[in-house]
Amino acid sequence: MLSTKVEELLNAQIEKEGYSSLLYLSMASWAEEQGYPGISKWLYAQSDEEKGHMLEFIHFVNDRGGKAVIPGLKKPPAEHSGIQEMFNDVMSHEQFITASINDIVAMCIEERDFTTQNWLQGFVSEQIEEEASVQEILDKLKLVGSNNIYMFDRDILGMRTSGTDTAE
Ligand code: OFO
Repeated sequence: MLSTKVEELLNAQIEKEGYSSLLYLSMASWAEEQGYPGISKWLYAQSDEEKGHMLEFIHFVNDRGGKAVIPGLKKPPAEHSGIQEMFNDVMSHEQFITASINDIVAMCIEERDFTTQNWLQGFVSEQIEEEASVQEILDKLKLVGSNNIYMFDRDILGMRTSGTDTAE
């Protein structure tokens, strides 16, 4: 059984994962419209992965005797000033998610909910992978410089998002 405090944080996380999915969907659509198929493909896959995370939280809350709350849609930004800036935003968002997961783990320890704490370890590891994957992209962007985004876009076409092979 979930404590009220843990259930509230898990439901808040459902909303955050849903927003992550929308945010990356919006970025994917923007990149597609700008003519970057590689970048948009990576972001569409990332958006799907975030939706999967949201579902995992929903199932977990319901399976543990709680009630998952499905959030309303919050509109993500529709415009980005550039590719570099957009990936900086992806990194900031992932760091925000990492901090949020850590907050839930801390609450689980406080509430002695070791079952949820144990289940969350998958997300703790996932965040390490996701931040590393975005850092790899930021490193590549630094190497190519702003004048060769075309080559970067070709390169990212073959990149994997964590857990999802984006190469066809
Ligand atoms: Fe980015 O892993 Fe979920 O949010």
